[in-house]
Amino acid sequence: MSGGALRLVLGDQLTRELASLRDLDPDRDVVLMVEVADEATYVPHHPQKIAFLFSAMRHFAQGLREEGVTVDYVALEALGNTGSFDGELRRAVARYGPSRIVLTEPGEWRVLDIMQAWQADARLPAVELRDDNRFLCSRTQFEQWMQGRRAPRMEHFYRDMRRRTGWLMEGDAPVGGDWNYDADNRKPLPDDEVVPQRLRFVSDAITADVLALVARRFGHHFGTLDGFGWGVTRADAQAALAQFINECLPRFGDFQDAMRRGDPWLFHGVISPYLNAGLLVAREVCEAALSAWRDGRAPLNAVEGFIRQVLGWREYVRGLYWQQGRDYGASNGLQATRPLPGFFWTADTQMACLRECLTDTRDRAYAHHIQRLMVIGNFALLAGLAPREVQAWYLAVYADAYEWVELPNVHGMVLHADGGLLGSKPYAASGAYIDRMSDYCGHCVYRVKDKTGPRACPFNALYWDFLDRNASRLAANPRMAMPYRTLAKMTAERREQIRADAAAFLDGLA
Ligand code: FAD
Ligand code: DLZ
Ligand code: SF4
Repeated sequence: MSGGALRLVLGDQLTRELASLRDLDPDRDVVLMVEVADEATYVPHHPQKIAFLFSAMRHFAQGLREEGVTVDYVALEALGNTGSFDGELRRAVARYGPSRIVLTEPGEWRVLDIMQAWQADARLPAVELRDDNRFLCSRTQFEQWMQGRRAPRMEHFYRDMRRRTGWLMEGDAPVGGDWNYDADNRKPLPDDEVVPQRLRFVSDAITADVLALVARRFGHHFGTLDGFGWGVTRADAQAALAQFINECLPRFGDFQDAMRRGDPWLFHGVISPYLNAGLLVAREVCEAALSAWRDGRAPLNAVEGFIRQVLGWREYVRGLYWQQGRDYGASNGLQATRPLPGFFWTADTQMACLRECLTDTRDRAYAHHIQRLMVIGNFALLAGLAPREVQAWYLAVYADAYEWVELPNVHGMVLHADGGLLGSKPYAASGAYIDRMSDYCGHCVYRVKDKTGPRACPFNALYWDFLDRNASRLAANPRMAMPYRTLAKMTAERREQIRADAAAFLDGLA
C-alpha cells in the first residue's frame, strides 16, 4: 500500500455496496477484516451465530480477493491477534501506514465509542466515519421525524415511510384502502396445514473449518452447532429469500402469529441474520415482496404484513435505538428485578410453551417473532425479570441479534421498561393466548384452562398478578382498561389466591 486507505469492514457489514467500500481503489487500498475474541464474547453468543458470522466474513473476504482487492484478514487464532478491534486496527496501521482510515458506522454504541476514540487520536491517520447506507431511513431523517413528537408511534412512522417510498401506495392513499390488513392475518395454524421444507445449506471447506474452530473455542456457550444450515454467502442468502418469496410469502400474513411444536420457521422469512449481517439489504427484500404482489404471486395482506415488518418495525427500532442514546437500556419502568431463571440456558422447564421456544432457540439460534414476544418475552415481563439480564440473554442467543435491533425489542416491546416509549401497552397475555395460537398446551403438564390448583397454567396467575402489582403504573392506560375492569370485579379472596399462587411459582424459580 502506498498512501492508500485502510478500510475496516465489520462482521455485520458484509455488503459490497457498503459506504466505506464505495470508492475503494484496488491498487492502493487495503480492506481489513478481523475475527476478535472481544466480539465473540461480549455476550456468550450462540455458537451458530459466531460460526455464521465467521464463515460469512471469510467468504466475503474471498469474494473481494477474487475481484483483485487486497484483503488483510486476521483469523481468530492468527499469531499476534490482540482480540480487539482497537488492537487490530492499530496493528494494521503499523503494518501499512495508510493515509486515512475509512469506516462505516457500526450497529452499536459500544463500537461507535471505539471508532470515535480513533477519530480523536492524533497518533492515527485521519478517520472518516460514514453513515450506514443500508437502511431506508437515515439516522438524521429519523431524528427529524421524532422532533416535537410527544408520543411517537411506529404506525405513524410506517405510514410516512410508505408515502416516502411510494410502496403499496396509490397517490396519497394506501393500496386497497387500508394501511393494515391484520384483520385478515394472524390465524391459528390448522393441524393439517403443510409447511414448506426450508432451504438449509451444506457446509463447504471454509464453513467446516469455522465449525471446528467454534466448537473448540465457544462450544461451551448455550446452543448447539449440530444441524448448522445457515447460508454464508450472498448467493445463499438470495436463494433463501427467493424460496421465502415463492413458497412462504403467500401465507406469511395468515399465519404470522401461529406457533407449532418443532417448527419455528413456518411461513416466516428466516432472513434476519442475512439482512443484519449485510448479505441482503432491506430495499431488495421489500422489492422482491412487492414484485410478487404485482405479479399476482402473493396477496396484499401478506405483502403489506411483510413490508410493515421491514420498512416499519425494522427501521423504527433502529432509529429509536440511536435517537434515544446510550442510556436507553438503563431504565426500569416496571421496577423488575428478578434474576433470569437458569432454565433460559437449558430449556429444562415443565412449561411446554417455554420449553419448545427455548429448544428451538438452542437448536437453531432462531425463534420467530411471536415465540420471542408472546412466550419467552411474555414470561420475562410477567415474572418481572431484570431488564439488563433479559437484554443480555436475547443478544446472545439469536443468529440475528445486534444491539440496535435487539435492545428496543426487548427493553421496549417486551419488558415495557422504557415507560411506554416503544409500545403504548405491555404485550401481557395469559395462557389462553398461547393456547389459541399454538399446539403447545396439549403437550404440557399444566392445564391451560385451570385458573388455580397444582396443575393450573402458571401464565394464568402470573398474568393477573402482573396487572395487580403494576396497577399504579398501568391501570390508567386506556388500552389496559378491559383487563383492569375484570381484575376489579374479582373478590379479595380471589386476588389473594392469585398473589399466593404467583409467589409460590416465582419462589420456585430460584
Ligand atoms: P419475519 O417474520 O419473516 O419478518 C421479516 C423481517 O422483518 C425480519 O427478517 C426482520 O428483519 C423484520 N422484522 C420483523 N419484526 C421486527 C421487529 N420487531 N424489529 C425489527 N425487525 C423486525 N430481530 C432481529 O433482527 N434481531 C434481533 O436481535 C431481534 N430480537 C428480538 C427480540 C425480541 C424480544 C423480539 C420480540 C423481537 C426481536 N426481533 C429481532 C424481531 C423479530 O422477532 C425478528 O426480526 C424475526 O423473528 C426474524 O425472523 P424472520 O426473518 O423469519 O422474520
Ligand atoms: C457478533 C460478532 C462476532 C461474534 N464476531 C465478530 C468478529 O470477530 N469480528 C467482527 O468484525 N465482528 C464480529 N461480530 C459483529 C460485531 O459484534 C458488530 O459489528 C458490532 O456489534 C457492531 O454492530
Ligand atoms: Fe404454556 Fe400454560 Fe400452555 Fe403449559 S398450559 S404450554 S405453561 S400456556
